Amino acid sequence: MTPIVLNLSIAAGQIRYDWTLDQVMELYQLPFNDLMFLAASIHRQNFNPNEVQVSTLLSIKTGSCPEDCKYCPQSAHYSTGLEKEKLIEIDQVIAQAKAALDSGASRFCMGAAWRSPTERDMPQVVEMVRQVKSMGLETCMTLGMLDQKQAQTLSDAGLDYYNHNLDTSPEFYGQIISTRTFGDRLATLQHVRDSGMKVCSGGILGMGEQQADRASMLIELARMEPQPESVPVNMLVRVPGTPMESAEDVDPFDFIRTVAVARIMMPASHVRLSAGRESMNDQMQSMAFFAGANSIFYGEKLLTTANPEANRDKELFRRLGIQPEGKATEVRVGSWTPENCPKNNNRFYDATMGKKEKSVN
Ligand code: SAM
Ligand code: DTB
Ligand code: SF4
Repeated sequence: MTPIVLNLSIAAGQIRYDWTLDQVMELYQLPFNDLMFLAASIHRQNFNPNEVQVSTLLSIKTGSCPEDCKYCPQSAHYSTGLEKEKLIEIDQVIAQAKAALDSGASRFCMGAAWRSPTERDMPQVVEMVRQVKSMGLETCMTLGMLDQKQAQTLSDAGLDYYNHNLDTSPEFYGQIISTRTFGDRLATLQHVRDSGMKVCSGGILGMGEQQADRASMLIELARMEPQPESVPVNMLVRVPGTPMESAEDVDPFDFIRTVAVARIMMPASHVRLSAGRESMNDQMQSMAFFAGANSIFYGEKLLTTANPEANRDKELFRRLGIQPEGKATEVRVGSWTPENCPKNNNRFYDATMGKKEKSVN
């Protein structure tokens, strides 16, 4: 096998927008420990590795979505036994946002099973943003495709983040969704960016894609300038009734490799260990945090499927010495601080492990 060649700009975690498939596949093919060390080193140059950002998710409009995303329990194309609901009332949203705040979340994400919001829905959605924001929470929404005017309306209302996933590679995309294109997704993300909101975009592993598809999806995310502030890496939740109900398991190490590669390619982004944590054991989650995941959804439900119980997450954070980002941080002797961060005092973690530097340009 060709020895891995890492140039110092990769090891030092500088942001690059021009990754090639060969380079990313080289990262994937590193020995697991080398990849983990590189990702963890880059992670701690950019973030406190003992902090994880905590978001809470609420479905504000559930089911009967006209899109045919093969993974999704909310698509009207499949029978998943989901009760469809109308857009919920603002009072319900506020009650849930208060509970999220009380449980220590810093961001409140609202999701709707829409292809895109209609003009009729917008005033109610805007009011939700205003009221949740006024409670001191960061706000995030995922409502499907947006045109420029809708993105601007949401931004003006105070929406901080918009989530719209690429889901998979441009090459594999057509096997997963037929009702909107990869290009449609990129257009929405551009509208979000142009409106001044922060971009949250990632994908799903476990839909039958190859490793090259995962690499290709990460290349598409990393080439956005600026890169998305938030990158959710979802493990497929196999929901009975969807075409993906019997998809094959992802090797846990391959999943963690993808988290690590995302961390290396997008060093300043939050990488979210997103859907699928319910089926991951504590050891796998802790390894994902070590690889650079630094955001989770907290609370017993995602949009329609189960998430780990809040107490299990609290206990995991306690056992790992992790604190929610933005909350008072207890600094222990020997743990990461801004002062001992390798980026700030120029101490360089030798992620090349002494191998001779060679350019990968
Ligand atoms: N309808 C909007 C859209 O598609 O953009 C927003 C809601 S949609 C449920 C948000 C994201 O959830 C999807 O893009 C997909 O990445 C993720 N998702 C949906 N079903 C999932 C599943 N069964 N497992 C993992 N992720 C899933
Ligand atoms: C994302 O990437 N994952 C979240 C969020 N963005 C909106 C959604 C996960 C949904 C999992 C399936 C469900 O609960 O319906
Ligand atoms: Fe609809 Fe979003 Fe589900 Fe696709 S992922 S079916 S657009 S709710």
